[in-house]
Amino acid sequence: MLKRISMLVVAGLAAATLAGCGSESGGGSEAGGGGGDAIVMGFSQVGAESGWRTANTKSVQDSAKEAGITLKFSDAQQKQENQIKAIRSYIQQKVDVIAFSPVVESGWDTVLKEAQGANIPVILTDRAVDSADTSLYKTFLGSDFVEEGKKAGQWLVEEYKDASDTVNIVELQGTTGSAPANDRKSGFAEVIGADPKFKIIASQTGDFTRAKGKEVMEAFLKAHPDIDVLYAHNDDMGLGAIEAIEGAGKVPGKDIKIITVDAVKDGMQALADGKINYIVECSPLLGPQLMDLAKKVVAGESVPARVVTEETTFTQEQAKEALPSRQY
Ligand code: GZL
Repeated sequence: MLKRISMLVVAGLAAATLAGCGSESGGGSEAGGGGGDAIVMGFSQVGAESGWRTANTKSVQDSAKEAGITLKFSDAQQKQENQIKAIRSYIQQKVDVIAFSPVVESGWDTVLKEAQGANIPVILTDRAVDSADTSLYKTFLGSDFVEEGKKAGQWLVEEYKDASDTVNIVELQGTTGSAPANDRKSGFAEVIGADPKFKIIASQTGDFTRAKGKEVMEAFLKAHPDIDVLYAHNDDMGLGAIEAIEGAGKVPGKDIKIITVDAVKDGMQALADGKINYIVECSPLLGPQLMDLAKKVVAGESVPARVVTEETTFTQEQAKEALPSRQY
């Protein structure tokens, strides 16, 4: 009898092990051949709101496969409650590590404390949280958005250094409450604030999407006949705004100068075509570094509290040169 029970237990364990392998999207046992010992990562993505996000998702999924990490992936459709649900689900599933891009900065302490209580390490990627307790996550891998805003402002200051008249600026902000929207706004304002000729006459969220960017720019154009510059927190809102500007019979890049952030392919094409004047790069290719950090964190190795991604800027001429080799 005992022998029969023990055989059943062994069979049950074997079945459980097999079921746990490669049952997820992305990398892991089927790709990495890691079998049951493959690291399992739960990843909560913001959504699919922009070309940047699409490239970021691809980078995470491809890198997980490359690294032999089994990826559980969820798209929150830009809703914080969906991200919190996904993180709770990963805690229930006892994943080895949780990574996510927080759609907004605030409101994460409770769920991050639950992950900490379950001894599951968390990695922030792309966007930051404003939790005072930095022990709630192991590291934050992503861009310096304040610096990106400053770079945009510095180009504008240089572009208008000989102008004495007022420069009327409209601003399309990213998702309300998100780190990139907050920081790109503050970095830009800090630089242009040094010269009173620069005036932000309107500033509103376009939620990082092309459609909303077009809608808000149409409203800006109706309310303000004297717009000189558009500062859009990402290429997609800038591309939507270009449609609105052309619809109003004005020439983007000439009648209204445009600065955006990201440098995704469609944005770089508009830059090369002269419809955008300057783009500050924000790299979405965070996957390889994320997987390296995950392996270290799961192995109990120490990792830097902050990993800042390398990125540059592009003028119209530089875009023409760079376009053929752009990965995204
Ligand atoms: C920035 C990222 C932003 C991009 C947008 O790291 O969070 O979100 O700039 C994207 O294109 O929607």
